[in-house]
Amino acid sequence: MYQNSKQLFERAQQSIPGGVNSPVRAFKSVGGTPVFIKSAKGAYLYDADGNQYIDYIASWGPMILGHAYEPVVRAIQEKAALSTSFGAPTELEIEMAELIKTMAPNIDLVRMVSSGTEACMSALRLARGFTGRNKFIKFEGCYHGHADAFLVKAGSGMATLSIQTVPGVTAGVSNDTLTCAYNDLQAVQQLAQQHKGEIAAIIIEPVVGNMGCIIPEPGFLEGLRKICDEEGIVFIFDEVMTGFRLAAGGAQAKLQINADLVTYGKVIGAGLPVGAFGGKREIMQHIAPLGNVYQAGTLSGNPIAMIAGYTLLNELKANPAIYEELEAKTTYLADGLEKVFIQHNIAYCINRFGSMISIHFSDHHITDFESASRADIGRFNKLFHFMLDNGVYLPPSAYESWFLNNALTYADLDKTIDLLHQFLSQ
Ligand code: HOZ
Repeated sequence: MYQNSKQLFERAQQSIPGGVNSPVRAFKSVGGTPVFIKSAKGAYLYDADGNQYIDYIASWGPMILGHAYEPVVRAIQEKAALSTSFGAPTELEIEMAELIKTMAPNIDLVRMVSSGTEACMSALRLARGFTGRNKFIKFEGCYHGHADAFLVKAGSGMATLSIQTVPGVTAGVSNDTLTCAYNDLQAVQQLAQQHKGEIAAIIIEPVVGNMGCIIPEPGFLEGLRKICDEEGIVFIFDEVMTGFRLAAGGAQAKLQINADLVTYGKVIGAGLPVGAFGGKREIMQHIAPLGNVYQAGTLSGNPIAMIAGYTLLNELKANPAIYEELEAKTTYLADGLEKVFIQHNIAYCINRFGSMISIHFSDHHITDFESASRADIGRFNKLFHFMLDNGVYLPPSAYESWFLNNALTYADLDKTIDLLHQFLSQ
């Protein structure tokens, strides 16, 4: 059933490292041949062999309303006819910035970039430039893109491939990256005291999507906010996955925590290559050309990417019921899967927040990278292939969150639940 994908993978490996342009796609952890996607519509992906899949990755977040969403497609087509890039300012960029400010809290100024990696890299540089400090704290298993400073104890592809240290990242760069376990407030307090006056930023995925889905424990983010206030540290929310997905105002609004800087990614481009970072004027005014913290890009604010994101965000803003519907569907899926696990007497942990969810074959709670690593990943990998063979596309790694889209029907969710039942009955 994967004949064409197999041939394409063979061919891809002749010209592309590992046959893919982003490592997790290579199926290295789950094994087998990656399926090559030809098209997608609504909740479904279609591969090169004509197989249909219920999609639970939604391009890792952005396809909140499903694939090839008509208003987005139309807007892109109309805009493309007016040229695909200018490298000069447009009114649409202002409209996009204004729209983001009406949806997300604590954004006075926002700078568009071309990816989440760029957004996080630039936000960190800005925090360093603003505070005059070099070190920063990140959390083990969180992933903030592939800029050198973040490739320390990173989740996502690094966790999937068990890469501990990255050749090419100098010790000088890594020395300024301090790490703590997610949800361990005490460890952060200790680091903040040990490195008093040296820490520029704490960066965090407020709800983690890169070691499976992991939820902040009550008081954790509040505690980090307090430490940042006391120590003059810039608190950065990496909302590349959560922004405009958990709520119109992202994790900041959903969790009622204010960040100093926020980074966005794929969602604000409706799947096109976009990122952004924004925050309070006091900090953002240090970015060039207002200040000397340099950051630039020819494709920043690209008209096609802007119109795609602008159209999606406007739909989300105009129809808050979307978030309720998405959350109801995700809860339905979580409840259904849970019943199956209980019926089969299998140890499990389901983490769900908003429309993000992941399941772990585990007899303990999954609250950080260490506990995620102790789950039965081999069994997840078997489940992945069982689902794939039966028309359900899960993330090809236990270290990734699933993302629901609102085109999913309850019949799709029932099919997924039933497949878990069949898998556990084998
Ligand atoms: N590492 C990305 C998700 N956390 C996956 C990127 C991709 O393969 O598209």
